[in-house]
Amino acid sequence: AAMLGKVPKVVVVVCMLRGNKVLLGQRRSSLGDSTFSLPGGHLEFGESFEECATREVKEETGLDIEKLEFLTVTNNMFLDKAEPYQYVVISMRAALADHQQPQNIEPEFCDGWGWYEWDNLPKPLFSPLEKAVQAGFNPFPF
Ligand code: 8DG
Ligand code: MG
Ligand code: MG
Repeated sequence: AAMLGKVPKVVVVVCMLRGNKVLLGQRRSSLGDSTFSLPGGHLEFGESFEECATREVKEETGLDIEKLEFLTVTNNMFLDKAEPYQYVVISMRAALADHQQPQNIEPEFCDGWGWYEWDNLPKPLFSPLEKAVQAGFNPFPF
């Protein structure tokens, strides 16, 4: 009965790639506070995945992106919470449209953005991202 009226939500997250590095931000949120996660957010009605990715990255980091590609979809559940959530997460990758630095546009939700080597990711990662990495997820094309 605790799940009554609950519906899964659709989220798009973006692996921004620069060389061998990926862009991560430290969350300020009741879900995964202070862990490192990808930019992204909820799909709005009428949006394509590409439009959502472009909008969320711009809103959260100020970055303009290009070469957007679909990577994978995961079913991320947080059921053992007072308020349970389920997110169907579309993971994309993208590159910077030109030379730009990320800005922390939503400081109430993020402590800041940084570039991290895939082989030396910061800890702790946001739990669903940690799980994906452990399962072999790798956003790089090479
Ligand atoms: P919005 O209001 O801008 O649409 O959403 P947001 O405020 O940017 O939400 P978010 O927390 O960034 O993303 C929504 C949910 O997506 C988040 O609470 C849990 C889920 N999610 C994952 N993995 C990841 C990830 O790597 N990054 C982000 N940002 N969210 C993720 O399951
Ligand atoms: Mg977000
Ligand atoms: Mg957002």
